[in-house]
Amino acid sequence: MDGSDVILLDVWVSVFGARVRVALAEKGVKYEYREVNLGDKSPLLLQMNPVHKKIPVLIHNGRSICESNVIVQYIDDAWHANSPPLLPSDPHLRAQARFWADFIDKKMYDGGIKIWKTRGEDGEEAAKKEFMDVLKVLEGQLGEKPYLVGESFGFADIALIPFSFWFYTLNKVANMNIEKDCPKLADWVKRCMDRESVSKSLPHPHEFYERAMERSKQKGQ
Ligand code: GS8
Repeated sequence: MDGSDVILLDVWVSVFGARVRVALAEKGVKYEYREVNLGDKSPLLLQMNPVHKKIPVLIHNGRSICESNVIVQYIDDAWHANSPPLLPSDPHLRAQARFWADFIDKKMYDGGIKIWKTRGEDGEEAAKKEFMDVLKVLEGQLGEKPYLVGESFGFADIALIPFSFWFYTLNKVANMNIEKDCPKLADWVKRCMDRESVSKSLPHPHEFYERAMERSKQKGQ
């Protein structure tokens, strides 16, 4: 399939966009990457995601797919002939993978943002504790396993791994040491980063930090 059939509307430092980039790389799908300006949304973005008006959006043969975890599952279905499968074939493991991806969706983004917003203020300690509790649950799910569900890298790992580029920023602005407190998670991050599909699809943690600080200065926060 020619790359022009697949277009990704994205923002490089988006954790949600990064999920889709990892999935496309895992499946070896060629695509056209289009960086979107969220401050001035293009007619294409509004047309392709009229409900949420958010990135990432995957456009495949002119039709759009929205919501990162839905897109990752679509990629697994549409390119099922390309290995590796992103969702396990066993129904129970499939359900588990979806459960953890959903847990990550419900907890990680809001938890991290809360720390960022309360940094240096009342509420920071509570936000840190809340986020740490979530990481500890994930640490427990990892246990002695190499990946979150089953024995291989897949859907749940793809849902979580982009958040690892936030860790450096959270450690720095909120005086945390996520790697020390969650050693299994830290090892899992390293294991995932050994995959080219992951390392090439994620911004460097320092780049994310610089961008976050710049944006915060601009907004006066
Ligand atoms: C979230 C996408 C999202 O928040 C998903 O794809 O999983 N549940 C969705 N996208 C943000 C950029 S990343 O922070 C976005 O496009 N925001 C634009 C806006 O809110 O106007």
